[in-house]
Amino acid sequence: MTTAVLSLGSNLGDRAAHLRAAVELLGASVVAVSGVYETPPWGDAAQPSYLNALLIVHDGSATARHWLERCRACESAAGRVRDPERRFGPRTLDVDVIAVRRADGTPVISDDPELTLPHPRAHLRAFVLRPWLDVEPDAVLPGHGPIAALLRSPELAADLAEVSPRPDVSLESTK
Ligand code: PH2
Ligand code: MG
Ligand code: MG
Repeated sequence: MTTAVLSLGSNLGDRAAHLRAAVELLGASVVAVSGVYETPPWGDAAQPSYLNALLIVHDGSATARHWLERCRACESAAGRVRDPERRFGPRTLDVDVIAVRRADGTPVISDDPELTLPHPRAHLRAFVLRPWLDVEPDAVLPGHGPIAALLRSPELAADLAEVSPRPDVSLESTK
């Protein structure tokens, strides 16, 4: 039994619809949905701004690898096309596994290059940590400490100031 922290991002097409489609596809596994934030593109500035959000998902039998496969299925359903020349380029939908916890709360640690856990850059990304704070204010990023403390660090202050809540965009199903 595992719980996973998944970061959602979209900056092409109907961004909110892409994020909502991921929530829908993950279905009953979704236990918490953060607010949605408008964030400037990190890493490759020549692209539109992102909508970012974060989900807590839970499944009785999923391994970390299963979560990666489910994330990729969400990306494919959004018609994501990968540009090998542009690692941090625009995308209809990006779903990243940030961290995975076992039933007893212990974190899964992995240096598999395809699925490094926790995510190797999560501690540097206000667009991941800020939505995470919405749903798990006491969360700890293994190896880096409480996310609330990371968000107060001077290194993240400038990026955090640009993470803007979008209360007008909801990911909860309208069905
Ligand atoms: N994802 C990237 C590259 N840059 N910038 C923002 N603001 N949000 C993202 O989710 C994001 C990004 C690659 O995954
Ligand atoms: Mg990403
Ligand atoms: Mg990704």
